[in-house]
Amino acid sequence: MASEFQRRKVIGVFRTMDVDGDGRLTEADFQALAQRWKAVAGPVDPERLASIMTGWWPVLRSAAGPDDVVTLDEVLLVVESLGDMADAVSGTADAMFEAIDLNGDGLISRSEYGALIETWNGTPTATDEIFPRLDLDGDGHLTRDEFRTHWTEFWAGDNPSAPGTYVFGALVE
Ligand SMILES: [Ca+2]
Ligand SMILES: [Ca+2]
Ligand SMILES: [Ca+2]
Repeated sequence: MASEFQRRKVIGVFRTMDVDGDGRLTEADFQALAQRWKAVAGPVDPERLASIMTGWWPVLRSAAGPDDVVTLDEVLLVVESLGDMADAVSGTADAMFEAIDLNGDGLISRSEYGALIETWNGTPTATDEIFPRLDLDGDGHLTRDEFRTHWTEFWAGDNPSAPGTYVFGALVE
């Protein structure tokens, strides 16, 4: 079972992914997300990130039952199994990292991170308080390893005090 804390983390992301706001995820939501990302991808091939994001749809749909519509509870079923899908999770983290690294210097700056969260959320989001928590060594940038750690913790972890809890911004109340 996913924990109550994991549910709290995922509920905000679920709302973000539910682009048409009908309370369920469908392939159309994923197509809309992929378009949003394509518009801002950094120096990487924009199709790469879009295809990785779209690639999660069959994984989610496999939990959906026959209706091809994914509810929050069904997303949580997938979250429970992510511990066994470490390669797919870290591969997604790397694709995200490359898309966020707009100037291609191999690091995510505070402003690049802000742009990521706004793109992900589709709306302006405050990130000034969150970034320092994610920047574990305090050098002003996120490395690929820092980002991968946080991303994996968010999706597969269950530790309320881990900085990765905030990788998409503050949790919704
Ligand atoms: Ca939807
Ligand atoms: Ca950069
Ligand atoms: Ca750092």
